[in-house]
Amino acid sequence: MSELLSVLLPALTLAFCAGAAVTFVVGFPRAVRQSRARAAREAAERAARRAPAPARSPAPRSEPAAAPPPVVTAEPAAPAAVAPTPPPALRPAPEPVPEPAPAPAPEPRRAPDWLGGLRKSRGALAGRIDALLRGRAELDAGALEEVEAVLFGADIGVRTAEQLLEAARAAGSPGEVRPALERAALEMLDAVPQPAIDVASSPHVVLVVGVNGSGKTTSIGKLAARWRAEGKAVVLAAGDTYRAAAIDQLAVWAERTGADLVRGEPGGDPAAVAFDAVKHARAEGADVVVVDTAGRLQTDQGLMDELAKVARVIRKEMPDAPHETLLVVDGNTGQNAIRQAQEFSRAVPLTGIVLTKLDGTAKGGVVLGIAQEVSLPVRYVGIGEGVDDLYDFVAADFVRALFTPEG
Ligand SMILES: Nc1nc2c(ncn2[C@@H]2O[C@H](COP(=O)(O)OP(=O)(O)O)[C@@H](O)[C@H]2O)c(=O)[nH]1
Ligand SMILES: [Mg+2]
Repeated sequence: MSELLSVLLPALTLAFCAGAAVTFVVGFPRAVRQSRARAAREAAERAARRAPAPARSPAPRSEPAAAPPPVVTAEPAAPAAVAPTPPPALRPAPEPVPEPAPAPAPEPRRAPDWLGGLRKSRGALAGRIDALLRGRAELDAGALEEVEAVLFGADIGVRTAEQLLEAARAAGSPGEVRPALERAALEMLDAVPQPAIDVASSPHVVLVVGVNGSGKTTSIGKLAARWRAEGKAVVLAAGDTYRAAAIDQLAVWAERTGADLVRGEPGGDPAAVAFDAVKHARAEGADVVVVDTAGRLQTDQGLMDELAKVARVIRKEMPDAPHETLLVVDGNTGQNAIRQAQEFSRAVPLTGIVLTKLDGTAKGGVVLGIAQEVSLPVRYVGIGEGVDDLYDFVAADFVRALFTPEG
């Protein structure tokens, strides 16, 4: 009996241990998954509790002063919550993407022609100046007064108009006025530092801000398409968390361009989404992260503070980011664009402007005002709603178009 026991006991012990080990190996990952899912859910709930307000209330959404930024507390549990439906763009590349050529200075993508609206601008500026000077033999006080009226009526900002007027005064003859204006305008644009866009920092983080409807999300989609075509891995962050439709709009662009999408819950904290997007991009070795944000009026201090927080929280994950903060301005805005640039730069240091809807406006001249008054380079211009309708801003092309009368 005791012999039998001495044989059976070790065997039973062995069998039991083996069984336990199998359970552990099989069960452990599931336990991890479950705890992650639970953590993610809890994070989402925490986020929802943190930002229950349906967004656009005029009251500033307060950031608890003493507590560490909530993103950090949310972060360890967040990954699963943040990217529930990332298109599998980064890992299994959807199509073989060509290696980006290490071109030192890529050729700018020039607008084929400064279409539509800029033609109207020509009507407003070059055409009118031409018309009033035509047939005049001398550049007398009367002629200059008329030039002055045109310049000040061109919605380009007072300082800009004054400076152009100076250039016109200095022109020797009526025929010299337009070339003089063109030179002065180009000087204004050239005076703005235009550091090369360095998409080399990995990832290159681009924060996109602006008022409602200026074209932020559309421009982000166009940029994503461009960078994807260059073979770059792109992550889009749906930081406009106020409306579900805004998240979906960016999701469509992500799908269309083969970019990864990092999104949160509607009503969630945009800073958390931005943080997770940068984290995700670093983990995946993505090249570019573009962070969309909700439109906001530059006069809404609460929302401007929120923007500052987004930038601050991005820096927690990547201290030198955002590498680029682009203000998207509707070209129809005219001089108010200058105010927007001034006010937004108080919240987040801007590095450049995207000027949209130049296909439909006569107010493109405000580019000069922006250069003069805020010293910000225009990086890109939108001249249509299509995916290809985003171009690099080339100052010489722009100025030539602005001051060359049609015909
Ligand atoms: N004509 C034209 N429409 C544009 C351009 N850029 C954006 N839009 C349109 O402007 C509207 C608002 O754009 P959206 O990207 O949603 O603006 P957001 O609120 O700043 O994100 C949409 O109907 C866009 O199609 C452009 O360069 N030209
Ligand atoms: Mg948008």
